[in-house]
Amino acid sequence: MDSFAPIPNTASSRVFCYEPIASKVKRGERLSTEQAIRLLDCTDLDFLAGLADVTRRRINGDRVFYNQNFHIEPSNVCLHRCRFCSFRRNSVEEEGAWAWSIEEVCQYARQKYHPGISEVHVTGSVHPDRNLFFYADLIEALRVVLPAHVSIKAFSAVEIDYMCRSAGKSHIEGLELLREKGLNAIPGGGAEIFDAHLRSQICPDKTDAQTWLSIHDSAHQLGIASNATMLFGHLESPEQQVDHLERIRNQQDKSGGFIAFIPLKYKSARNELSHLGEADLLHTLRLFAVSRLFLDNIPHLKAYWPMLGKEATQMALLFGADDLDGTIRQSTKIYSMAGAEEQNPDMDKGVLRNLIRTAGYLPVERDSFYREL
Ligand code: V47
Repeated sequence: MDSFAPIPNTASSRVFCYEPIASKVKRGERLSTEQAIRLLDCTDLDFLAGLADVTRRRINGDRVFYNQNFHIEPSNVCLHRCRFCSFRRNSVEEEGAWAWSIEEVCQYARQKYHPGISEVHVTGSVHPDRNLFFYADLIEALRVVLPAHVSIKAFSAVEIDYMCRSAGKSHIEGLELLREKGLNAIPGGGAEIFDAHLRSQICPDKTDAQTWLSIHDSAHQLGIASNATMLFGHLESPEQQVDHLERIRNQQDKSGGFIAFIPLKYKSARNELSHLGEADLLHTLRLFAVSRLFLDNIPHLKAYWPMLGKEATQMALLFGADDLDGTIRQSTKIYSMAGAEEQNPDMDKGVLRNLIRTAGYLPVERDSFYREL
């Protein structure tokens, strides 16, 4: 039988194919990769949502988290040529490019900060002329601008890889320096898809999977918490999706520092993979449910609303997600440049809370480490 042929949506097929998986989930046992691949094929979405909800309630009860945050994207001039990216530019002379100085970053942070903000997310590009020492100075300067209670979550593993190498420092030395200057956590970007063959097709010159995982390993050894992501809905197969999840689950078994996993849906406007179109809602929801069920050792599953849009985000809550990210305050362009419906993402705390309540969950404002505020 073709393992990806849709399985008919009947009670008897459910008992036959999925009941052993359901029993495992109810007993709190770990799913195998084969079971995860099989679930990605499940057309009984009601059943899948119910199953993901068992795991999400065991870990998070009926709470759904959000924070008050903004992003800083210091530059979009990037060395890497990822084919899915609509954000990058070759040089600062190109139309739509920017490269802020540290003073400009600080001015922006002063302008965006307001009481209530608990996190600033700093990420952008791998700027060819900026190394670790530039970013250490940037964090140091931001630390002066921001109140001490505001966490700085900064730099994907790919950015950290290049900034350390170009300064002649090891990843551990670089992370120690950034932490000393005020870095609190690391976002999950740059993971894309770990499979080497597919990675070479969609982001050929990017930090490889092993290095991405090893940088997060080093961060965890130093007590720096981080997130993990997966870019889905382009050329990857269900096996490659589950392989990606498995490598993250294995890493978490070793180092334990991932706090959230974020499936990022490929957005297709204005990049080299535009012809592929985008994953539909049902595939997206299946992937959220399977991520929740498979990653039994990562506490939070984030539905990043600027990428999904508000309605799909609410649906993702019914499929295992327990976090929406934050208020954003019109501070990120990565997804708007790739055609997201939210062109200037901005959500009031009250609207975020209503969105969560309407889906039947309890809104909880959190800090970067999921402590209730
Ligand atoms: O690694 C780039 C993705 C990521 C596109 O840790 C695209 O809390 C879809 O990692 N379509 C960067 N995705 C953003 C990121 C992130 C976002 C929100 C929260 C957190 C967190 C991390 O954005 C990249 C890449 O996977 N990306 N271009 C695109 N066209």
